[in-house]
Amino acid sequence: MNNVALSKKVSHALRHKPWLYELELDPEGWTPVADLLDALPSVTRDDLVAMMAAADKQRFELDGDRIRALYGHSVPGRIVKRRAEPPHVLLHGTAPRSVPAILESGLLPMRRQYVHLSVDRETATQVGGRRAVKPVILTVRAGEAHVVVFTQKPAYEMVWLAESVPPEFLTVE
Ligand code: HQG
Repeated sequence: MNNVALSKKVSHALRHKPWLYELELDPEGWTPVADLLDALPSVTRDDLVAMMAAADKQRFELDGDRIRALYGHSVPGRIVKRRAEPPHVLLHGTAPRSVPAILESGLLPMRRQYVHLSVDRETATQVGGRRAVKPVILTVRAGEAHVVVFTQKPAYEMVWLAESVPPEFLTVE
């Protein structure tokens, strides 16, 4: 399995359907590395380390004998996140066709547990680029929005999570 395929497989296991891999996530999303490797025949811990090192984003956290996805979850139980003071302004890249609904209802988690916000334009453009050739970048006044904003861990604050963002804190660029 190449790094991209392995990353997608591990994302599926740790974000979306752990039960298909006989994994149980704790409240912060951790699961034993040994259990993950049992579910991925011929994949080693070194393969996981190499896949994470080669990635453009820090999607997973490996801590001794445990591993978790840092964001993106859709599993039924709410993954507990650390509450943090967000940067004053964050960005959200999306498809033009979604903008009217977002300006009406605000940013909602849709099929995931949290809304995902980016710290820089390049990342927001890349996130929105998954949905449209010409993504729209929304500016989120995160510092003013009284929404609960979470971060992943002290060393990784590229992706911020919110339960929702009401429309009054959003501006279309
Ligand atoms: C949109 C990937 C209508 C929202 C990415 C987005 C990110 C609404 C879509 C991470 C809406 C949900 C997450 C509303 C939000 N009405 N549409 N009220 N509120 N939306 O994939 O942020 O590469 O769940 O704009 O890079 O695109 O996999 O969220 O277009 O970091 O590691 O509903 O996943 O990371 O789509 O992406 P998603 P996202 P990885």
